Amino acid sequence: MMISKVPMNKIADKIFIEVTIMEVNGSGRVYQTDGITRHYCIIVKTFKDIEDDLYRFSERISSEIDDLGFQCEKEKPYVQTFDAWGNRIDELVTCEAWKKMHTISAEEGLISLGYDNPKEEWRRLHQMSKLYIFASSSGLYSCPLAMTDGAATIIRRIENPTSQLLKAFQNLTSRNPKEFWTSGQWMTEKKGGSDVASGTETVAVEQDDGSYRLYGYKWFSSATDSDMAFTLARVVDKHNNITEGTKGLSLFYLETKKNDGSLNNIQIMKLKDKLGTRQLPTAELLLDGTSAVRVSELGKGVAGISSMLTLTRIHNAVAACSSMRKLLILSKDYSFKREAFGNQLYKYPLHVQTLARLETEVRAATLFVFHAVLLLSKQESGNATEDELHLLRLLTPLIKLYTGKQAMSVSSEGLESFGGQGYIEETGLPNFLRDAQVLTIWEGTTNILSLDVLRCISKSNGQALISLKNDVDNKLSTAPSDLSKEAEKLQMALKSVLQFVTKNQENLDVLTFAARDLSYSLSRIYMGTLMIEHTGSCGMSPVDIYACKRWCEQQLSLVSNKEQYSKQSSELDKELVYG
Ligand code: UCC
Repeated sequence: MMISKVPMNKIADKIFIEVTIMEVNGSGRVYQTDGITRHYCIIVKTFKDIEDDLYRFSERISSEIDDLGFQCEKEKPYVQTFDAWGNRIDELVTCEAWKKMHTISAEEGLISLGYDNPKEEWRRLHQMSKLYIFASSSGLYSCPLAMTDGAATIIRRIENPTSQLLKAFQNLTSRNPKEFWTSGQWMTEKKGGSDVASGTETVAVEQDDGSYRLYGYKWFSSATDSDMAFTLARVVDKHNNITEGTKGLSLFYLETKKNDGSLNNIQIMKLKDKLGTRQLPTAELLLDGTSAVRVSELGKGVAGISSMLTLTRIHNAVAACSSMRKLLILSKDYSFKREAFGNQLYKYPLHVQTLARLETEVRAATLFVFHAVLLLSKQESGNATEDELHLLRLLTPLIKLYTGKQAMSVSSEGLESFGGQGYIEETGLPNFLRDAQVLTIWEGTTNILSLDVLRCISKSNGQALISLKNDVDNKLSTAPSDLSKEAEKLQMALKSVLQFVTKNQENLDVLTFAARDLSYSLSRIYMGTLMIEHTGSCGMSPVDIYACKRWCEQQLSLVSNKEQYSKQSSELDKELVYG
């Protein structure tokens, strides 16, 4: 049994700790159990050391880290372009709290936990549980950690890594704050971030020693204080030509500083002025002969960086759950404190109904995301079945796209539950909404990820969907009788989705047009399935059953009306938008 605590935000009178108890059964599923409160959270039983670690870390979050997160929001990073003597230095200045987050991340093993003991099946659950507790108090330090994790995974997958890469891996996974490195992921250029194949103009010129020099303009480097980065560039061949498109992109490793501490022929052109994530030093960078090493085969850059994308997308989803949960805890707390029309808010059924709807969303999201984390754990420890591998590939874009959207709507509704105070900066609440918006954008927008869902289905020749179906069948076969109608509704919805895909498998236009609806349908169906499985396995509490019923009340299959993806429908959309 594992207990984790989520700290309250500072707007409460005092930091309030909410305790949630979850456990993992023998097969590795994460279940909620009866606890002091019944709010959704994570994790993990049996391992006393993990339990103790989460308890202790929770205390540290409420006593130390939460304050630092606020400080990161208040003291934004800036660039000092010139020194007092007019020399160009491009020094990135971050606040003490941001630097402290670096130390804490190393000390707490927020990356290394994912890599220690490679055979340990629970290690990703342990790591992501800590990140779940940490993210919403981290002042967005969760962002560099996501990229750092992705970078470590890239290196770990390289066959015969050089000593330079091995050293980088040691730094990325170090628990020593002085040795711990973070990584950037520089994929976005001026032409845009989704269509990387046509947007990447950076070129790589091979040197006599086999290394490269990079020349280009990286338009969105999220956490520019990183020690290293992975980036994409086009190798210039001996005839001075480059190859356009995906086939021209290769993956490069670079260190941001030279041995003397100066930048590796990188100029910080400006820091971005953003809607949210203002804690992050996000910059535009000019690479002007940056020394780098190619780490993928020529032209295999996108495939090479995709393992990083998998990790950052999972981190994104964990951060979405973290943010939703924290805001909901605040809303609940406020409902006991705020009086209006003669009563505290929690005494009004309409108010509680609104919070109950949010609670249902957050529970479903948390189960969804941590199921993917469990599959990642299994994959990396070599214990995943073929079906589980397909499922992980499919769930990765789904959890990212669906929870990003949920985070936006839960943030908006959560702020509204505070009335006007939700709109006031001093409460710290507006950050939730500002910072949630990016979760739907970076690491692939909703539509781009929906296309990735199609890519996954087509590259696996449909096997990814079959694996999902097998899993749904398996999980729903033990649905409790109280939920038989819901189980049937989920099965019917899945059947209609699969029929739709099968019928249109040769018709890429239709599938592409339907990609978002298809992704939402698969997400809702799988989330409902996880909720039923969860309910059946943890004592069938009436509250869990109720949450499940609420979830299944919504439209589960959005692709049942195939007419909406016809050519005529597309023309009408055009007319509606531009006519
Ligand atoms: O924004 C950024 C940093 C922000 C900070 C991150 C913090 C996150 C968490 C914070 C928590 C608080 S960096 C920018 C992120 N950019 C993106 O995510 C790019 C979005 N665009 C896409 O994902 C597109 O789908 C592309 C770029 C992958 C599409 O490119 P192509 O060229 O059209 O792709 P192809 O041709 O379909 O695929 C090329 C290869 C294929 O493999 P091979 O060559 O073996 O056939 C694909 O199967 O790449 C493989 N591939 C993948 N493999 C493509 N996507 C994937 C995938 N998702 N998984 C596995």
